[in-house]
Amino acid sequence: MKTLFRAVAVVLAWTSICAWAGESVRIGDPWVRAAPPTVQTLAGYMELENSGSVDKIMTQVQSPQFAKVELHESVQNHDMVSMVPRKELVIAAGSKVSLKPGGYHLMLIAPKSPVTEGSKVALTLVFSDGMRQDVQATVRKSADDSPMQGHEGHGEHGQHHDMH
Ligand SMILES: [Cu+2]
Repeated sequence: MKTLFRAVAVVLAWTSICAWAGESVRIGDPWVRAAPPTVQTLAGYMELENSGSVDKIMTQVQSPQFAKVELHESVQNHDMVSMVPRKELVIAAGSKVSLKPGGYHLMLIAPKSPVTEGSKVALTLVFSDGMRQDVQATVRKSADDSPMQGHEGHGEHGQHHDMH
């Protein structure tokens, strides 16, 4: 009797862990673009996959290593690429959203200490339902080792931010 009870308890614990995992957003390849120490705004990228059945809305990103983190979208307007701050990022149920160069990205503003290549940046993603997800992003030069970087778009970011 006692063993049966324990088996039931184990099964219950297991299913609740699975249910919780199903609710979370899977983060793929979080990275921050390495920049010279004089650069005060760094860009962060990652993939967010929502395998659950409910839409997830990311409303805030925090990092103890920066004064501020914003969500931006690079928008092409004729020949000009400008960045538009966004209040939230919707990851629809069963879909995947990529933060990548030329599109949505995190803007990490005013590092509290130098962010060196190869180090990690701690990020906490905050969602509208109260879920918080910790992410460790790797600081590196580019999305991959190929030279196919296309439109950087971020060259003008410094300027853009200085105007504010
Ligand atoms: Cu930006």
